[in-house]
Amino acid sequence: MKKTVLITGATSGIGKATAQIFARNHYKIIICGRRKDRLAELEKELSEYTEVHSLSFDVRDKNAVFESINSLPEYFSEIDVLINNAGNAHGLDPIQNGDIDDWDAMIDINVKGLLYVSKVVIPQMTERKSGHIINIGSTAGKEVYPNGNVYCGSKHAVDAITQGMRIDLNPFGVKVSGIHPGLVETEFSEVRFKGDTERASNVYKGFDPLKAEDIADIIHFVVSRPYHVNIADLIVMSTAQASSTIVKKTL
Ligand code: NDP
Ligand code: 8X3
Repeated sequence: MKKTVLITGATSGIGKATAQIFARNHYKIIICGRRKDRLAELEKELSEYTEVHSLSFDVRDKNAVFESINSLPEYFSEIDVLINNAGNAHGLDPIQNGDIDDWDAMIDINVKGLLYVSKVVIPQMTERKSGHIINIGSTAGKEVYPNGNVYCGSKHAVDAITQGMRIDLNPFGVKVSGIHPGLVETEFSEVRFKGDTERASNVYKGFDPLKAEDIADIIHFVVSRPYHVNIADLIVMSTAQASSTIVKKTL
């Protein structure tokens, strides 16, 4: 029987590449994001491989999260794999200059949004005594870098919540894995720098960064291990990167 995977933040970057690899491996796919045009386009593309259902909601909107996931058609309603991927950075400023709206966005999306989605999905996993939750953290959740303050804080929270989930869901046989990428070239920096594409592309210049597909491939590997194997925690960086601040550039 086909398994069902729900992926948040599937309209771009890591989430989109993850939806593509799971579709090619014949999972039933639930793709989520705010941008309906992108969801429609991706649904059409993935439908060549498998059954796809789109849900458009803002993870900050608790009611929308609950209503959307609770009203899934029966065919998609049993979620085997939850990939909490939606998230982003907003700004890169020293704490004394930080923008409160940016702080709210990062805490509300990266931390509270992940919790809201998990809160809807976890009860069916504990009831069935099966399931796998993948939380996308970051190297920023393992290490703090200059001006990263609140983004790093939000990803440290994801790391702590992931560990807590693993402990609490252990009696139910539900697997929980944290995957922590380093620099991946996606729309991440465009969002962080509020549409400044030149500043965003400079982040990935002079070295070979990770691609969204590299992380998607790893997520699929983690999910496709036998039941008794849980890859609990993974840090993945490009070969050029040694830490959040050390990147070997050739330029
Ligand atoms: P992208 O900006 O390319 O994708 C972010 C995704 O999150 C989009 O699909 C976006 O969809 C969704 N999203 C953002 N805000 C919301 C919201 N309020 N409600 C619902 N969905 C939302 O970035 P990445 O693919 O790089 O990021 C994916 C995850 O990976 C994030 O959690 C990020 O922190 C993490 N990460 C990224 C790294 C990188 O270097 N790129 C490294 C380490 C971790 P939409 O706008 O349509 O809602
Ligand atoms: C994204 C990686 O180093 O830009 O989480 O914060 S970094």
